[in-house]
Amino acid sequence: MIAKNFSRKSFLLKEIDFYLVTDSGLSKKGTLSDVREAVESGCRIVQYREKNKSTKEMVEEASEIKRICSSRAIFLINDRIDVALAVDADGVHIGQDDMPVETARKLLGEEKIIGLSVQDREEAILAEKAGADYVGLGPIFNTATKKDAGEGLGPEKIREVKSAIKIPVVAIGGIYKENCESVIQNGADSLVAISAIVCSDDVKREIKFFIDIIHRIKKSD
Ligand code: 3NM
Repeated sequence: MIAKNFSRKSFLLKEIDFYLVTDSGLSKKGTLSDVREAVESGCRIVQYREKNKSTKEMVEEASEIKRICSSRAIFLINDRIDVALAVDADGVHIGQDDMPVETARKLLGEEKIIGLSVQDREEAILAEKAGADYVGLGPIFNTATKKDAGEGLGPEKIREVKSAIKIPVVAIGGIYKENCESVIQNGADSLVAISAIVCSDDVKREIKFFIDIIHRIKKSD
């Protein structure tokens, strides 16, 4: 049973390239519009990250995002395991100061995806041991989007972390068109760009750009 679930999750996560994280504070057209355009552009994983809304509003919005993602994209929720349970999302993305992965796993069950933010090789090894399905590594470059993210780690950090674990590595933080090649060249399985996407006038065009470049670099490896 666990082996079957594990392979389903690892299959889903192998399929991802560009990873959308929402940000209603930065978004030009609103979170629902961003998610709709992302999924229509071929984005296969969406994380609902909302810091300014009530739980009630979050449950309503998350239900709508789940409907938009449907079978087309994996739908994760940042931090809020209660909201993920309420809407039966595909999983959660949590940080080092949130609930431990083992506890989140007990609440969510084996079938759900759990991603954990890490900053180095040691945290990544612990994340894998604890049962995380992927790690988010960041910030790769300096970013103003997350005030407490710290200094950019540099894209070479991806290679170092990647070589220590088997689960996918998702790169995040300060990633734009201009620097995304180095992120994929250093072995990231997927990448997140928040401001590069949600602040843009054309979310679809920007996501297609990222997906094309990721495919091109991965293919030439
Ligand atoms: N987490 P942008 S950096 C949400 O390092 C988040 O864990 C980070 O936004 C981490 O693409 C970050 O606009 C913000 O730089 C990323």
